[in-house]
Parts: sequence; structure tokens; C-alpha cells
Amino acid sequence: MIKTKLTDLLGIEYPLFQGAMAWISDGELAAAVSNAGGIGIIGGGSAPASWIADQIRRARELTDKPFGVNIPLISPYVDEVADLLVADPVAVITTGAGNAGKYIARWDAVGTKVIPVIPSVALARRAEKEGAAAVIAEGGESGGHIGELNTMALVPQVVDAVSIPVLAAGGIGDGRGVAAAFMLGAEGVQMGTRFVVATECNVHPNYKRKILEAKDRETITTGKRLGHPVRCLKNPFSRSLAAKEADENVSLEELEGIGVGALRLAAVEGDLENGCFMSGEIAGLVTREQSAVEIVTELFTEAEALLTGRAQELVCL
Ligand code: TUI
Repeated sequence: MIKTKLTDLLGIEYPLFQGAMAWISDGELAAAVSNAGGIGIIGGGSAPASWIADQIRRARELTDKPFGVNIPLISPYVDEVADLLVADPVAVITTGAGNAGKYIARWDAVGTKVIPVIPSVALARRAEKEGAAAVIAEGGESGGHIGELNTMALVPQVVDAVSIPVLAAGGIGDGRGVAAAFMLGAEGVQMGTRFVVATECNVHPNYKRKILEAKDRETITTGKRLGHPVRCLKNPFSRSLAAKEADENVSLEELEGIGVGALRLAAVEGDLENGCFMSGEIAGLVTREQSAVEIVTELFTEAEALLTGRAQELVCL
């Protein structure tokens, strides 16, 4: 059994968060991961508070275990979602893509553990100072909006910089990744891409197929010129966007407009041409659709075997 400060803090069986994925992780997936012993997270994305309230209700119908909601702080609905989560608290709120500082005290006061996703040491320190219960150090191997550093370099530097528990995210897809994260000093892990193909995930089947068929070099990072890089799978949409970014004659205004609605097209419509299929680099390792409980138990059976057996194996060499 891997028990850490995170399992104690949240009263959960496994130190695992299912990474929030806008348009993908709804109340059903979140409940399934929480029932499996981790923390499932509803991906708030750019949805209004009413959608999030519906998903919280659905999750509560399906589980009595703790679960979370993620808010990307660039959502146009961030303030109404913040108010909803004060009126109707959940166990965990994760935030991304900005500074959670002005909301933390209000959420903390209603008993929620606020756990920001951060891409650097400076932002981890700031989150700790502002009252975060833990941080998720997310490396650039992750899908979606990403920072500059990769997991291997980011996690131990964040671990050394703060006293609150650190979860590692980015590039983790199986028990080897989980074990490696603990070796870097993390107290937990967050994984998104592997849960896209969970049986309980309601994303369009084309999205699951894209992940299951992906090979190691199948992701691409767009949006660098705009200052907000996004990792997604290669397809006509992302290749064309990358070509436009490389073309100096295409203006920033034009680039800004291109991605709007593309994630919904991928996740809801399964549009293989025009959709933006956000995914982590680890997609090449994800080859089977499994239930959330199968994924979680397999991850921790592998990780525990490695963490207890591998050192002896290495000493024997
Ligand atoms: O947030 C993410 N990844 C995402 S969000 C998303 S979909 C979306 N939908 C609607 C609106 C917006 C987004 C797809 N992928 N990852 C966490 C993350 N946070 N990565 C990097 C950061 C980050 C960046 C800057 C966190 C804090 C930060 O602070 C900057 C500041 O100025 O305070």
C-alpha cells in the first residue's frame, strides 16, 4: 500500500488524481475514478456554472467518495463557477492556467482542499504562500495547455521548494511512471491521457481510437507564438495550425481565432479533420480500453512491485 501525505489529507486509498479534461471528464468519469480509490475530477473547461452543477449532481449520484472540480482560470465563467463551489463545496478544487490566489481563502473556508496546477517553482511557491493544500507540478509532456519544463526536471525542484505535498503530472501512463514520480519526491500523481480511454469516459469514440492508435511521436505543440502552448495529437487541424504559426505572414489575430471550438469538435463530434485532440506524449503507451478500477489497480500493483523489488534487482547487478 502506498500511503502518503496526500492519501492522509484526502482520506483516499491511492495517491492518484484523474487529470481534468475539458469536454472529456464529466461527473461519470470522475465518480468512477473516485470509486476506484483515487480522486476523479470534473473538467470545468469553459463551461458555465450550470453545467458544472449538473456534473457535481451526477457524480454524487454515482459515488459517496471525495471527488474534485477543475477550473481553468481563463474560463469566461470563472467567477460564477467560483461562487457555485462556495455554495456547493466539493472535496478538491484544482486550478490551471493562472493564479488561484484570490479564490483560495473562500474555498478553503468551506472545507475544500485547493490544489493548483503549476508549471514552475516560482508559481508553486506563490501557491503555497496563498494557502494551497498541495500543488500539481505539471511537466510539458502533458496534453492541453502546458508550461516549459518537463516532469523529470520540474518535480524534484518543486518538491525542494515547498513544504506542501506535490503531485507529479505529465508523461505518466503506467506503474513505472507512478514509481518514478515517487522517486522524484512526489506524494501523488495526476494522469489524464490514460483515463480518456476508460470505459466510463463518455468522449467520442474517435477520440479514444486516436489515443489508442497513437505512436510515440504523434503529439505536436501548437500555440507557442501566442504564448500559450497546447499539446495535441497530429491531424489535419494541428498540422495546418503549426504551418500557419511558422508563416510570418499569418497574424497573431488570425492565429487566435483558429483554435476556438476545436476541442469540442474533437471530444463531442469526433471530427478527425477539424478537431483538436489534446493528449499527452504518453498516448503511445495507452493501448487498451479498461475500466477506471482496472486502470487504478493495475497502476498501483505495478508501482508497488517496482518500488519494493526494483532496488534489490539493481543491487544484484
Ligand atoms: O490548464 C491546463 N491545461 C489545460 S486547460 C484546457 S481547456 C480550457 N478550456 C477553457 C478555457 C481554458 C482552457 C486544456 N488544457 N493545465 C494546467 C496548467 N496551468 N498548465 C500551465 C498552467 C499555468 C500557467 C500559468 C498555471 C499558472 C500560471 O500562472 C500564470 C500567472 O500569471 O499567474
